[in-house]
Amino acid sequence: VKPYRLYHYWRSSCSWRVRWALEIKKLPVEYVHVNLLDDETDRPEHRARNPMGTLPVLETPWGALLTESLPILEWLEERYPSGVSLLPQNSDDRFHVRRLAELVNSGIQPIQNLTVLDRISFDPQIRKEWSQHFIRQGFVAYESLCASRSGRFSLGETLTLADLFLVPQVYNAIRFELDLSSFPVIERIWKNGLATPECLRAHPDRFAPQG
Ligand SMILES: N[C@@H](CCC(=O)N[C@@H](CS)C(=O)NCC(=O)O)C(=O)O
Repeated sequence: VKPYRLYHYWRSSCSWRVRWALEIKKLPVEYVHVNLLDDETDRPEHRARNPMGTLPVLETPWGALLTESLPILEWLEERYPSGVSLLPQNSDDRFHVRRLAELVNSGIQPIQNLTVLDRISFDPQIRKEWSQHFIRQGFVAYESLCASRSGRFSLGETLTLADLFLVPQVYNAIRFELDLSSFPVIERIWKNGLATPECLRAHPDRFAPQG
């Protein structure tokens, strides 16, 4: 079978979400690394794949180009419903999971994205403080919304879409040296997420450029 092709960047949290989902759904995939830091995402060939110039882009075996990680994950879930599901059964739980995913997707990640940081400052300290502020603010809300219903993962004991957003965001938080000690629930989910083989196979360390 012809594999999926994922255009991604090793440390992009949005890329990790999709790598992880592809692992969970056990789909064959060929990875194409696009270097964010070299502005490869701004090149015409990448803009042709994704007019927003962001990563990831998932190319299907039949040549469709899918962009935006949240709808990509929803699409994978709809297209491959058997096996492990990323969404719970009932609509209240599904709402809860989608709300948590959206909180990260639109309330945290875009505000600490590279393109935004580049408009703010090239001073590493200012970039760090900015990112810490918005990740902390989002994590306070995430922790409060998910605490009472969390278990090993954001909703109970089963991994969901929400965790696929949270864990890569925690990775960014650690890079920006955010103190996680006031987020015990998030820290627990981070550790449990990292303990799953699919998450590890999708982990940035596995995709770091050599040399
Ligand atoms: N909403 C988009 C966001 C994509 C996004 O911001 N990707 C980042 C990496 S996590 C990126 O490509 N940043 C570089 C850029 O915007 O040039 C998604 O979820 O796919």
